[in-house]
Amino acid sequence: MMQQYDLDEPVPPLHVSELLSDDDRRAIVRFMITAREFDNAMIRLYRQGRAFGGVYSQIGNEATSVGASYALDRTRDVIFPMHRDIGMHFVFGADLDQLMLNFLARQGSQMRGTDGTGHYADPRLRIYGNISHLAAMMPVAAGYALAAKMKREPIVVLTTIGDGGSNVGEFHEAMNFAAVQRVPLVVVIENNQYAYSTPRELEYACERLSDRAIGYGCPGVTIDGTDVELVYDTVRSYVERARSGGGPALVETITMRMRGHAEHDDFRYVPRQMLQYWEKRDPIARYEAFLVERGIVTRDELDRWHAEIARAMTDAIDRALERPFPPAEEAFRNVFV
Ligand SMILES: Cc1ncc(C[n+]2csc(CCOP(=O)(O)OP(=O)(O)O)c2C)c(N)n1
Ligand SMILES: [Mg+2]
Repeated sequence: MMQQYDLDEPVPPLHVSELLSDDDRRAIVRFMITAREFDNAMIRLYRQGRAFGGVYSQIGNEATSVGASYALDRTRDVIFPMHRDIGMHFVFGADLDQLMLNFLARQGSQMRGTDGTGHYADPRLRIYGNISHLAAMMPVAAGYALAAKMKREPIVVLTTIGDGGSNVGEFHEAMNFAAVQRVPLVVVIENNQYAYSTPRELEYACERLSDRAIGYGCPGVTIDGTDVELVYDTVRSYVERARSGGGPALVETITMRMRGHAEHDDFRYVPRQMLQYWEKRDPIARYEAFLVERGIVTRDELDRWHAEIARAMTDAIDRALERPFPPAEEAFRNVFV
């Protein structure tokens, strides 16, 4: 049944982690702002006809993306992020100039200019994926986790997938395999209510996607994906469990895709009331208010960070646009037939 969105429904207070320091909190909010400003910059570039491929913004998803990846050990763990997870790339140390070359398809792009939507891997940063075909990344992530287990390396693999992607066969095969083999894998389903223009009522009939975990024989939980410290604590507990041999887990984060599937999509099919409901739950605005209220940052500091980060985006764009496109022959490299 279509959920009703009551605009007067109070927004619940944010969860407070006992594991995070105030320095962590400042780092987390900066990563969230960086993700948002990157998306804003990409949206502008798309309008100017300068972005290549689709621009899949993660506006509304920053708490899930940053909170989940921050829960990993960035010196040894591995991520396989989906197409709406730019925040994770920043948490794992992605270089802004390199990302701009990738997204603007300039010389120096890790995809050699053949793709502008983030389908790159960077093993040095332990970022794998994203694989375009929905759910195709799941068996690869499970396989990576199996290899780590066989080599007795104490690493954990985190992968993310959409509500839509979680209905593809490979998702189930990989979850089942991961549970049977007890591999160190944490799977986050980013349930942002839509798969392209399909609303979630038309995607699946169960109440919670995490209910499927019982069928795999692993733990599963559904949480508010706009609450960054809740995402952090939840994922971290499963990361620790996986690291100590407990096997995989499934976390469903409830968020809202605040823009179209990509920027070519005007998302006219999304009820405006639904967007207004979720605007009040904006993960960044809420977390900023929480940090200011607790005296962890000041409003002035936040304003300065927004301005500094937005400026870093435009500077990186200017540097990328000075570069030529890769030579045309690059399009034929790695083409077998
Ligand atoms: C197997 C497969 N089918 C279709 C597509 C085209 N496609 C790309 S993203 C997408 C929607 C994905 O929705 P969801 O998994 O909910 O992720 P979201 O974009 O909402 O974050 C579709 C249909 C694809 N990439 N792979
Ligand atoms: Mg979705």
